[in-house]
Amino acid sequence: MEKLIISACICGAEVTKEQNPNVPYTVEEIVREAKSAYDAGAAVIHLHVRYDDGTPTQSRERFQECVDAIRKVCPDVIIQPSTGGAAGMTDLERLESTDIEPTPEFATLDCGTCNFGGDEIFVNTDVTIRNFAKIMKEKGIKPELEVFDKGMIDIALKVDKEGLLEHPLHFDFVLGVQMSATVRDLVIMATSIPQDATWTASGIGKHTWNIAAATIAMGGHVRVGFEDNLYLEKGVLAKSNGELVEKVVKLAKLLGREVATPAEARQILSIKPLEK
Ligand code: KMH
Ligand code: ZN
Repeated sequence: MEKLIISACICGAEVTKEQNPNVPYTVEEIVREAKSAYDAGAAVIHLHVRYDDGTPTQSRERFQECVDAIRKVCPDVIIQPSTGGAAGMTDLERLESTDIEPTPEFATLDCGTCNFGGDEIFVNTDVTIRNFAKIMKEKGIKPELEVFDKGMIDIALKVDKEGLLEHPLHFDFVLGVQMSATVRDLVIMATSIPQDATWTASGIGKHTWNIAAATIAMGGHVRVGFEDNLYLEKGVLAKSNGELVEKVVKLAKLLGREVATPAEARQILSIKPLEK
């Protein structure tokens, strides 16, 4: 089976220090969390950034500062800026994270609108999705197609038919936000994408470990991190993103799957190797 790519979503836009004091806000904290995940075996860092008080931002300057600082301690890791940001941000604001130097290799492309808890709606209209896809294609950024339910896979495939995406496609199934998060759900998602596409999955909160284990067994790739889950196990807060990644590495070992380095992850994802 292909080696396992572990993506660490170290920060997110919604979780807070009140929920887990180890959630990073400052540049130093974000770097600390990225390094802990990388040292534990993460090949990809899915990146949101915050101001020091925890407010989520897509500020180009803040992204540049964080990416430069992460690069110093995780020289070859794949950094994947979020273009989702936080619910309520404008498209222009959200796209600032792709406007850094060097141009990101990888970034998220959210493929539909979804309920985000309470009154929050994460809006991605057909126009937004196509505009983001076009910009990423022009800039040579590989999109990770973020899908929160099966309908969003269908939207992504329509956008693909219009020629706005490069092949092979890569999906991230985020289960447990809008769609439920059972192994049946995972199988529906994994069997609804083109055969040559790669995929990552994440189960939110209490669904994290079942989805991670099933994904490893099915040949997909795993995303974990504070953005999706703050607990190492029921009632035990994770001390770092590294602890969450370590648990995935242990699961992979138990199930006989090797973990990919960043260079191997670039190969699996058809991202060109880092220039030396
Ligand atoms: N924070 C969510 C509203 C992404 O990174 O592209 C959007 C999100 C998806 O996290
Ligand atoms: Zn995100």
